[in-house]
Amino acid sequence: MSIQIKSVIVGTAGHIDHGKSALVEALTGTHPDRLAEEKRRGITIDLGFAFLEEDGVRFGFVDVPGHEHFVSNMLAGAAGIDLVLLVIAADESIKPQTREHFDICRLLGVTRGVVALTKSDLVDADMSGLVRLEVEEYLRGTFLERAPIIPVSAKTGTGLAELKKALNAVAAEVSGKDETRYFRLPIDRAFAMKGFGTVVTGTLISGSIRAEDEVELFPGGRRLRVRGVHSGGKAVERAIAGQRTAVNLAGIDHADVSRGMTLAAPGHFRTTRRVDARVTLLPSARKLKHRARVHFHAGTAATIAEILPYGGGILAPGQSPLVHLRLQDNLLLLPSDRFIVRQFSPVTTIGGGVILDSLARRPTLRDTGRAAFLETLESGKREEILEAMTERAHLGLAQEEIVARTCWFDQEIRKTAQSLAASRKIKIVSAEPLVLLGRKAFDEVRRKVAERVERFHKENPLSPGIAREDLRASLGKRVRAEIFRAALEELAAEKKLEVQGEQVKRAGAEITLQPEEARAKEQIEQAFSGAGLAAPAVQEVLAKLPVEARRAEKLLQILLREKSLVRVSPELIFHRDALAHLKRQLASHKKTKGEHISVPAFKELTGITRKYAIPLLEYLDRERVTRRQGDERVIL
Ligand SMILES: Nc1nc2c(ncn2[C@@H]2O[C@H](COP(=O)(O)OP(=O)(O)OP(=O)(O)O)[C@@H](O)[C@H]2O)c(=O)[nH]1
Ligand SMILES: [Mg+2]
Repeated sequence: MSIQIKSVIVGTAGHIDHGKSALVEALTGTHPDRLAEEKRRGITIDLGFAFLEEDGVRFGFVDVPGHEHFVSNMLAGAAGIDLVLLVIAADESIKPQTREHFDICRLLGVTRGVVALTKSDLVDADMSGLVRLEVEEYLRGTFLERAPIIPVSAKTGTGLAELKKALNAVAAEVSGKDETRYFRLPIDRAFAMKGFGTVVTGTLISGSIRAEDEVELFPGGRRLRVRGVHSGGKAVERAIAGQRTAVNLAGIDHADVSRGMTLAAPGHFRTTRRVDARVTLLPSARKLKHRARVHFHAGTAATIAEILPYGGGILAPGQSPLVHLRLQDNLLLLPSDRFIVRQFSPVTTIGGGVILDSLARRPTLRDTGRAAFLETLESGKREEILEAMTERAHLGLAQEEIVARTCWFDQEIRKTAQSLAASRKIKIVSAEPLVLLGRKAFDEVRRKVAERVERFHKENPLSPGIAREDLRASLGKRVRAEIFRAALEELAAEKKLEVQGEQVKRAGAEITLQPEEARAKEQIEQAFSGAGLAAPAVQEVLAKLPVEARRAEKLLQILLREKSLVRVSPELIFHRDALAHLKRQLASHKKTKGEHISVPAFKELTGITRKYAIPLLEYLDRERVTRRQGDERVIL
């Protein structure tokens, strides 16, 4: 077993030609420039990578171009860095891209770094001291205020040992990325490698990855198999968050993968074109009008976005308002992701921010609670966030939706939901799959259900209760099945409603008959009991009643439900007593004349016509009083 080596990603930053790449080479032995054009022009165009192991720390260097035309490449590299190596040439001091790169680091939330005063072999001590003062002045009040400033020379080697020591000291303070969370790798390169096929590289910002894992490629959602994983220039069993990582993918052509795409754990996330965020506009920026278009960079991806500040109006320099961003392309963005915005034209970095709601809705005037909601997402505890999220999901919030919006694990979601439900802040309308509803919305559904049942009783006094499906339908399509079921269950548990099979009634609801209804009901029953097996035609009985047809029908239903009357066939109804008598007759027939009885014998025994005898026998068969055997019946 090997001791886990700490992995730290160092990003260079600084003006063109200030010696970033030369310094990376001096530190690691690898010149990060790879492209022929870079070698020919002597400048860095795209990202370069190199590694250094020093005192138990594995440094992955991401070397960026200083040229102002290639800031978008720089942004793709800067996205995953743990600490910045700010490179300032001692003979030139602070220049425009020194400022821009440093602004970008600040806006991306980089919190640590080291300053290298390069080309120190080209200046004397006075000049060196002067530049140091300028740099100190520039960094005052920033995250690099107390960072070491080390004069170095890639040419003579001066200061390199001290710089390595400083990098180690800062690396020790880096808390690092969380390898226990969902896997996510923003892709910065994709290429074909002979004998391997498609390889993508990036800084692993979360989770871990190993061969044979399944991953999802965003945007597009293709599921792919990982053939192998490289890190730090060699094959590894597993790469973890914080490492430069190369992933060999099966089942995809390298031309179908490019910088800006993301590999992530499969089945959890969705790309987005609308996000809500907190954005900071640099003091040096021009103000932005409502719906201004900007270049948007997050992770290794870039697109164009429209910015709509909440509260309307313009976005002023130096401010940090809540905004809605409408993206031109679908990107995989998650809460807490940082991004950079650049002016549309001329292109300069003007601000940056952090994603709060990665699956935001289109802003509407009606949605007045959005700002408060975003503030909760920004600084609330997990319970507060889930409560606020649930409250805003009027149709219910499902587990998969919560994962996609929070990156929380299932267990974390369940635990949080249970604790919120215990304090009656939300309702768990279904445990498997987990579906949540805000307590207010749920109480509203409950109120409606109870009200509908109440109204049903009022409008249908002769009915015992409303059919479950009718009740559900009366609530409209927006109430999903789980919510309806949970409302019924809760109302039943509180003894407010009674659910009997497919019927729902107010607890203890009894049918109360008007005097004329009671009389009519008795009349029906008498008509049947008096007739014995010579049962009367139903419609004739009902027609003679003192109540109108609809109520008469209900009264008949009540008698059937009470089982005073029994429906033997669609047309035939008998009184309970008549059937009981018949069963006794059959029993005595069996005793005296044996268990067989023919249809004619049955007709004789009961004194009824064939028209009644056949349905009655079939009824008795169903009731397992008799069993058909050829033309005869066996009495059971
Ligand atoms: N004398 C001297 N020359 C240096 C030193 N470091 C770099 N140089 C030279 O400065 C030039 C630019 O160096 P690079 O390392 O390419 O500069 P860079 O910051 O990477 O430039 P971009 O990537 O294009 O932004 C090269 O010709 C280097 O040889 C140094 O410490 N001393
Ligand atoms: Mg360079």
